[in-house]
Amino acid sequence: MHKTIRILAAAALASACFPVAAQPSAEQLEKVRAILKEADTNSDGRVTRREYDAHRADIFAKLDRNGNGVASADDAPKIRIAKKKFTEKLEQVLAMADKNGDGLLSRAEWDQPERDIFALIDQDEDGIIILADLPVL
Ligand SMILES: [Ca+2]
Ligand SMILES: [Ca+2]
Ligand SMILES: [Ca+2]
Repeated sequence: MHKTIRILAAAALASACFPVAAQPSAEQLEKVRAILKEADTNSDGRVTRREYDAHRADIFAKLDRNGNGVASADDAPKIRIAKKKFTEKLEQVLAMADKNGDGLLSRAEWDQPERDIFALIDQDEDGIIILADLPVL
């Protein structure tokens, strides 16, 4: 393939990752990149569906410190500074994932996100996201 055409094809592919109406901000994209990078537990530059799901399960387990299956304010640590950090993180996650708005995050809510970021990015549905292929803004 001609070089210019290849670059154009890559650009088209990158923009296809996100529908135009839901064009993510640079900040959102940076966040997604950070999440995916963390999820790449064997650091091979590819995030598999398995790695992604394991990473999400890990995040939930960290939030649900008392292990009752729900992430809530009850899970906050006793130390004040740690508590503040936890609450901030929890509020962020609740804003995204607390579908019924009860201030508690159940595992079901966490496991069925409104937007499955992995599926959104994995356009060819092969269950693998190659980090180097992520669009750059
Ligand atoms: Ca990997
Ligand atoms: Ca809990
Ligand atoms: Ca809830």
